[in-house]
Amino acid sequence: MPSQSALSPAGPQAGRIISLWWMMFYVTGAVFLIVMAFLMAALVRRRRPYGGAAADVPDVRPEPSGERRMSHVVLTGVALTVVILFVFLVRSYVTGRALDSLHEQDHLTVKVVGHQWWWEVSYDNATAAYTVTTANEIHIPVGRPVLFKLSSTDVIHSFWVPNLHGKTDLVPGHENVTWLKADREGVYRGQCAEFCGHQHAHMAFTVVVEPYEKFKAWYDAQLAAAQEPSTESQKQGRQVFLSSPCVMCHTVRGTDAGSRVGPDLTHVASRGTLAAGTLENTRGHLAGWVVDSQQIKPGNRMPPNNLEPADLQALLDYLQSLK
Ligand code: HEC
Ligand SMILES: [Cu+2]
Repeated sequence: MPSQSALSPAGPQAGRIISLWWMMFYVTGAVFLIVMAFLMAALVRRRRPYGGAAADVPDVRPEPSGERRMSHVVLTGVALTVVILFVFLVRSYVTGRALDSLHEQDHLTVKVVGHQWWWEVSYDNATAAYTVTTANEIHIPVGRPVLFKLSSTDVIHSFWVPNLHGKTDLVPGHENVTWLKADREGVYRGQCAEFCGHQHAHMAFTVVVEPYEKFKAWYDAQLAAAQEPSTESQKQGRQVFLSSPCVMCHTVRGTDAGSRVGPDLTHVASRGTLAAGTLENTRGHLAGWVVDSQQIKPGNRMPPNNLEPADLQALLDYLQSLK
């Protein structure tokens, strides 16, 4: 189960955010308790009885000495509030600066494009042939800064991996950048954090933080063209794929399918989930998704596919071979 919690930071950015958050939590929590204690004290203290004739109404004006004491209390309260807010201000400014300080030379650049309702992910490389394109699953090496370039093709989305950093919006026609670094290996769940339509809640992704060698092996595998079918059924499945509407929306590198309306499927079988974290990547889920994804994620941009059972099984064999 991937972790998705801002309370369990796995990198310096998230670590700074959470320490700021805890400080604010303790200070404001203490202020709240103190205010409540004063309120309670005021409620249970000597109460003068109401009612009776007008002449019996007690004179509630404070005596001069009491009034002086009261203004001291109020002044102290105001001064304390100002000091606390000022400390918060300084501390959050320092945190903001620190969050922005990861501009190291030796970094990885990952482009993320938000779509309703999935994430297109590509790894920048000076040589175009070394650019990897995938979807919904981002691998990064542990301990290395990563620059994320974020944009969107449709509406505003927000990129959020609570264990690693705060949120950054993906805005159509504008590139936002954010840096992050993970110090702890693991699998972290990210989630779109800006309401972006019907299936916003099903717009998740996975960040896999692994040692450099493992990352490199993953990267090289993703770089390769799709695996050639090795069984008759897989061959038939590829035929089904290439003669179905699939090719109008999907890419499988090494075949004629080169559209980018939906996720790149060249290595779809290597991913842990389908449809932006909605389903575990199993044969049954894959079948359900391909036949009628609208049942699973109503309103998503992939139409249902009416396939003969034999064709469907062959197609599944093929898709599952795309490691
Ligand atoms: C009109 C465009 C379109 C067509 C046609 C189409 N798809 Fe899709 N497909 C999409 C979109 C868009 C998504 C992403 C949906 C989401 O997660 O919201 C998707 C997602 C998928 C996924 C999940 C990928 C992942 O990593 O999450 C698979 C697998 C898939 N499609 C297979 C197929 C197959 C097989 C066909 C043909 C039988 C097909 N698609 C036809 C647009 C299309
Ligand atoms: Cu979104």
